[in-house]
Amino acid sequence: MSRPEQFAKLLSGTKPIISVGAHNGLSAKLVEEAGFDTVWAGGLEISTAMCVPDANILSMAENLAVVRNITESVKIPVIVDSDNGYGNAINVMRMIEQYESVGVAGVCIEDNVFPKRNSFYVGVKRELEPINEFVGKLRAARKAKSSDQFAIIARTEALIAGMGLDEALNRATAYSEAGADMILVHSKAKDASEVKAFSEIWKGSTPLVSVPTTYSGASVKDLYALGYKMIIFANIAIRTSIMSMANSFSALKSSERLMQLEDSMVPLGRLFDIVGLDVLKTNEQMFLSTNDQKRTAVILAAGFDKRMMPLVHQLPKCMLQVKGKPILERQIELLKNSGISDIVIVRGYMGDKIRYPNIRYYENASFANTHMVSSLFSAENEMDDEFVMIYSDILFDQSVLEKLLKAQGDICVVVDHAWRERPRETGIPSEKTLDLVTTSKQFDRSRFLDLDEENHVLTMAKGIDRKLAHGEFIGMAKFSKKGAQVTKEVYHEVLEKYKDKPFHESSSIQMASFPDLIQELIARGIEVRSVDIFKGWMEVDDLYDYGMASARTDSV
Ligand code: SPV
Ligand code: MG
Repeated sequence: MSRPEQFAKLLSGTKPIISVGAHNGLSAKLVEEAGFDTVWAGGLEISTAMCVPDANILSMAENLAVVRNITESVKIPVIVDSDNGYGNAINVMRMIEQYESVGVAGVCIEDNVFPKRNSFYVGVKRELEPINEFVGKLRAARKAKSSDQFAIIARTEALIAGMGLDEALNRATAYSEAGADMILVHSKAKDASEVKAFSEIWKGSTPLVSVPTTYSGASVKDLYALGYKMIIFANIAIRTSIMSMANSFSALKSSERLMQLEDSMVPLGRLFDIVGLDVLKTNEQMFLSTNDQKRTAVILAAGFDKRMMPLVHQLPKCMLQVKGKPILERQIELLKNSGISDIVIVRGYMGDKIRYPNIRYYENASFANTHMVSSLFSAENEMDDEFVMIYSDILFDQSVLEKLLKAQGDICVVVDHAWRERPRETGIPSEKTLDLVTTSKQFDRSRFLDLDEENHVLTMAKGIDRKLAHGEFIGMAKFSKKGAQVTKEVYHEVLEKYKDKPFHESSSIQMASFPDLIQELIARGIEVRSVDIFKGWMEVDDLYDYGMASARTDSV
């Protein structure tokens, strides 16, 4: 729907239309974000933002540039305050063409002579156009517009100029007969008495507009009850901004330390969101040439875990919220932060609940009778180049992922050497099965600073004696192009052979867990590197873990 059409729909609806003033793309976007119906591109706001009086000082072209920025920044209808149309009827015609061409929904034209003075300036020259002159402008505006729905709002300043209700009524009647779509009756009274008096004598069918700047006690409800269809809260963005800026600058002047302002500023991330940094990043990846190889992440999210009942009654485990955000969404964010936007998710249990955009999905339909290796190979199409594999039920620090991405080696798995200390107070419940690892080098607390040394996995299995294990596999691995190739070959070799017989610790290849596959690779003499970490992650395996994660994500 075009914006004139959207506005026409609001106009024919049964609710008041609320418009809020803005002076640039940013303020308009915040008006939209707050949920208002339309943006008012007000002359007083825009002039003040440019530091000039609201007195036809800015040219039409200058206003147009701002309005274009506003229409580009929002999707809701924009109503433009064109003052008096910047001249006579001939100027009005070009003005209408220009504003219509940048996508505004309608314009307001007032009966002040050119050059105008803002309605609230006192002690300035104030003069209105003769009625017939202004009617000519409205007719010219109607002739110039190309869309039927494009709204022409006629505004009379009769009450502002002290000419009385009768004059206001005469003018409104003539403007309505000339084809105005709405009549704005401007008033600078301290309360709504003037606009009330006007609406009581207004017998026309053309809807009315009010701008409760001086009669700020009047609510939308009050004004709508009086017969005003649109209520414009003009100048709000600029007035609140001036106060906020001035207060902040004065606080900074006295403290000369930015920290003093932290509570009165939005975080930088808010700025990034407003301008759509995400889109820029995606476009960079899609359209800029880069020497970095493309990396894919395959997230395994097919499984159903009965230990998590009843929480996973209607959701896959990875969609459980930890501190207000699903685990999976946290993973996607971390991947994107590390430059991986090519993300693949293998869905299974309650797969339709996982619906993030710009992701390729694979389904492991037999998730109930298979395990991790089958899920991974559901996405075999994605294993032609380097890729990262992640279990969907782990929370981890960015640094863990970064370390894995930097690691050398064709097959790398992340191993936590602080596993015995997790969780610190209680130790790991003895009945919990862990993917334990022995490695060629061992790191204890005193040696965790040496974690960058090259290290190899010797064994990975649930059945390793806890006393002999060195670390725990956290559910993250990386395969180079070559590593992926070798792994695929091995998998296809064992697929037939272990269809109905035990494969390492599992009853068959279908039921194989990731450590089984790693064991097979190692048994064939293929090198598996250990990417060693010391904490910085947490798994959500059961309700106990989930409680820990919800309570302690800040201390993993
Ligand atoms: C504007 O916002 O520029 C207006 C409304 O025309 S007012 O300033 O309240 O007159
Ligand atoms: Mg104005």
